[in-house]
Amino acid sequence: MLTGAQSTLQEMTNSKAQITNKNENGEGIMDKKKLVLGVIGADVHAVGNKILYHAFTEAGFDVTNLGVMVSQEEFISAAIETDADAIIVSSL
Ligand code: B12
Repeated sequence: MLTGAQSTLQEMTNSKAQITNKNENGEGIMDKKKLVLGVIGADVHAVGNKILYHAFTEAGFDVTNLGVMVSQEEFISAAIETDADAIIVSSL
C-alpha cells in the first residue's frame, strides 16, 4: 500500500522532470528542473532523503542534496545559489 507522499513521489518521478522547449530550428530541447533537497532542523532521518535523491536524479532532475540537519537559512541560500525550481524537505 502506498502512502500519500509515496504516491505523490511516484507521480512526480513517472511524469519526468524535463519540460520540452523548442530551439531556433523548432526542435525539442530538454530543460532540467533544479531541486534543493534535505532534512530540516535537528532531524537525522537520512533514509528517505537518500531514496528521494536517487528517485529524483533517476527521473532527470538536477538535485542539490544538502543531507540531514539543514537549517531553513541553508535551504534558502542553496535555492538562491542554484536558482532552484523547488525545495524538497524530506520528513517523517
Ligand atoms: C530509522 C529510524 C530512525 C533512525 C534514523 C536512521 C537514519 N540515519 O535515517 C534513528 C535511530 C537515528 C532514529 C532516531 C530518532 N527517531 Co526515528 N525512526 C526511524 C524509523 C524506524 C524509520 C524511518 C525511515 O528511514 N523510514 C524509511 C524511509 C524510506 O521512509 P520516509 O523517510 O518516510 O520517506 C519516504 C516517504 O515519506 C516519502 N517522502 C519523504 N519525504 C518526501 C518528500 C516529498 C516531496 C515526497 C514526494 C515524498 C517524500 O518518500 C520517502 C521514500 O519512499 C521511523 C519509524 C517509521 N515507521 O517511519 C522512526 C521515527 C521517524 N523516529 C521517531 C523519533 C521520535 C525519533 C527520535 C526523536 C527518537 C529519540 N527519542 O531519540 C530520534 C530523532 C533523532 C533525530 N535527531 O532526528 C518517530 C517520529 C515521530 C514524529 N514524527 O514526531 C518515528 C516515526 C518513530 C515513532 N513512531 O515514534 N530514528
